[in-house]
Amino acid sequence: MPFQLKHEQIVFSGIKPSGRLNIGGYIGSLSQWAEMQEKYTCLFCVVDYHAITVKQKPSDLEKWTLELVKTYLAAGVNPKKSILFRQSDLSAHTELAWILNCTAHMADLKKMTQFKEKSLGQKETVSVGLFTYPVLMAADILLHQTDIVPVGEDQKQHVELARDLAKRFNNEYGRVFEIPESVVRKNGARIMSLQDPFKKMSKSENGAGCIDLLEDIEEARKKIRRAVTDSGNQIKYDKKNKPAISNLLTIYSHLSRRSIDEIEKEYEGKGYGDFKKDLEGVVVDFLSAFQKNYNKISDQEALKILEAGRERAEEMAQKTLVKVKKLIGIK
Ligand code: AQP
Repeated sequence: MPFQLKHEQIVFSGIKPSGRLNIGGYIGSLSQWAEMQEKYTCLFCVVDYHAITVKQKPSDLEKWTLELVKTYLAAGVNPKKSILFRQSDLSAHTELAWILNCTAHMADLKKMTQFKEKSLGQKETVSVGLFTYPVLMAADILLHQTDIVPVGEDQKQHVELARDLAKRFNNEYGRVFEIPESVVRKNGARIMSLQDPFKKMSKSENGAGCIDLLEDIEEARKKIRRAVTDSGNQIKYDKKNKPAISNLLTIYSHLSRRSIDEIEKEYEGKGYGDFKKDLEGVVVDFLSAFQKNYNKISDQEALKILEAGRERAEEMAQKTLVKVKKLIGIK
């Protein structure tokens, strides 16, 4: 039976299975998804072709994929309301990426900050895939006629590229793509490392600065205790002068669902010790509840959900791809 669109506007978002998702990715992106599925037709994707832009152990890829599906579900994604699927299950993504590679300019991709950061030190051996991956991301988004893309700050530039490519293609060949908008949190779009408030908390650097969603609870406590702070002892949000405390306040606020103002007031006259002790409790409560949900889901369930999602996502993807190919003169 064809999948009926319940809501007019379409949301697409994806995370790559390159390791365990941490509280940064959760706060910046995943935490918005459950709410969005009440208002929009949502497609949530495990973008495995993005993961291989840097070397991955083949045996890990399936493991991280299933973990990520279970992570989406534990964060409230409901497969009865949203389409949850794996990118590589739909060849239309890579097919459209190739076509858009021929629309994108070298100059578009040379501007991409994430490529510059991730290729640092690799010189000529950096993969071409890492360079062109924003085009694959544009294909992911445009294939499904997406209106809204919830992402963290680091992905905003890539959504801008998707917009530019959609406009360029529409102008050249005829209107086929919707022009997507990114939705980036005002606060929490870039959670920083607990060890270095100038460095993003990342899956691939999952040491003392990073708490992943399936982190051992005692380990998580230790990481909060050892988190760096700034000089002084006031609990005040001030990104410029107090980057470490501002980061911890942001984490506290999102995981406890309380405003930063309210938290600052609570800690007036108190020091970093009190604040970090309570933050430890906030993080532990959040992780425990999250992991309880996660542990209820089996790998078999996750696989079944991916299979059902593939069928539903395929319809929309093929519709767009057929139109695109016709426009460029390929049957
Ligand atoms: N530290 C963060 N703060 C806020 N948002 C973040 N995101 C990632 N890290 C943070 C957002 O979460 C989604 C994750 O997508 P991804 O894993 O496909 O992309 P990424 O940004 O490349 O993630 P990592 O953790 O940095 O992965 P590695 O180390 O493997 O490259 C995106 O919306 C992202 O913006």
